[in-house]
Amino acid sequence: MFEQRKQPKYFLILFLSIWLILLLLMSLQSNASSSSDQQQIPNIPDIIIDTDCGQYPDDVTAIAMINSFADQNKTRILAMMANDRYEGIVPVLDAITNYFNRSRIPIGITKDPNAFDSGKNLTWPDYVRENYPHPRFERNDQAENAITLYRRLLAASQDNNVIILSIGFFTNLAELLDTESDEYSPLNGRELIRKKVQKMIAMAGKYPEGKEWNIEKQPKAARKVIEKWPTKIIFAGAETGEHLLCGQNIIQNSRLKNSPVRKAWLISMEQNLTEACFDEIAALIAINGYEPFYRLIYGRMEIQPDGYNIWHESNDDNGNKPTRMAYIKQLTNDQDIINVIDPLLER
Ligand SMILES: *[C@@H]1O[C@H](CO)[C@@H](O)[C@H](O)[C@H]1NC(C)=O
Ligand SMILES: *[C@@H]1O[C@H](CO)[C@@H](O)[C@H](O)[C@H]1NC(C)=O
Ligand SMILES: *[C@@H]1O[C@H](CO)[C@@H](O)[C@H](O)[C@H]1NC(C)=O
Ligand SMILES: *[C@@H]1O[C@H](CO)[C@@H](O)[C@H](O)[C@H]1NC(C)=O
Ligand SMILES: [Ca+2]
Repeated sequence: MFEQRKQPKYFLILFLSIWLILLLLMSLQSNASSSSDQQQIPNIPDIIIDTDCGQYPDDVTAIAMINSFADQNKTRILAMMANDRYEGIVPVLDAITNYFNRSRIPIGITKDPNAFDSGKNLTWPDYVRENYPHPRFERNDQAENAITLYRRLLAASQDNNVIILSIGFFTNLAELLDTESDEYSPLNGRELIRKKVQKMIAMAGKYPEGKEWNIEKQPKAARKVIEKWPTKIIFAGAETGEHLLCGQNIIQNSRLKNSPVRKAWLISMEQNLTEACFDEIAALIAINGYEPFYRLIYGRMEIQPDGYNIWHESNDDNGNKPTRMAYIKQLTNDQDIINVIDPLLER
């Protein structure tokens, strides 16, 4: 200090240099934080699609919708998971992701020998597998176990940022709930889901009660999920989709003549399977939310051994959320919903 006071020139130079270094550091820091902000903004949710790709063509159209949302930067597709043992489901998912130019999305499949098998002769899936390139997978057994893939991806995800879109059986999700800590995470399955998964949107059940395929064919898995799932679940029931005539536009659209989505739709049309939209509704609300077309009916679900499901409503009049689970109830007319879904299918 004493010396510096004696030599004011040096003091000034020192002072200025410190200032310059500080300014430089500050600008570096603000650059760093602005570029990391850019990576996080928009802070979009990640989505995992858990699908059965069964007889109905609605899985492929729901997947098309999620690809449209991803193109709009509303979500990032983390993975595709097969919950059906249908021999060919992995090549089909490979063909679809390849068609959408998203061939880096990992594909997992259930390794549970008791998983549902949609059968040998599935019209549109067989057609897509035989007529579209599926460069990564020839057979199901070449794909990773969905459960391991879930754990690895969830462990690496941002907290509370993953949406699960369940458009098939709950086979994988039930098994994931029961997993123990492993090399990817010290958390067990349920804790890992609680930390990472914001919500699940599931096409499953019939409301207020009834029988629906995805629950009926794997009731034990469904029951495990409704008993143990630690975050929010919104169910889109069969009754919301069985009258909804979406997708008529993809049949007319000649620009899509090479699209496996359109092809699946045309093939299924011959079997009268397109007079409904199920998985598409779940895909819509997974990203766009349920408003303004639906409202939520909170409560809890009972699943009988034969897969019949009964909803026990516990909605209160003040708009409170008495449970973590709800099903959607349609408020508007069908056409309003179709007008939003249809453009998202044109892929
Ligand atoms: C989505 O994000 C990418 C990369 O930031 C950008 O190039 C593209 O224009 C965005 N698309 C839309 C529809 O906003
Ligand atoms: C995939 O990429 C190719 C080449 O850029 C492009 O022509 C095609 O339209 C893309 N496919 C889809 C479904 O976006
Ligand atoms: C599948 O189709 C082939 C040819 O039409 C037929 O021979 C076979 O029995 C069918 N398999 C099943 C399980 O339906
Ligand atoms: C589809 O529906 C039409 C009209 O109801 C009927 O004539 C036809 O037999 C049905 N096709 C199949 C494969 O069920
Ligand atoms: Ca499905």
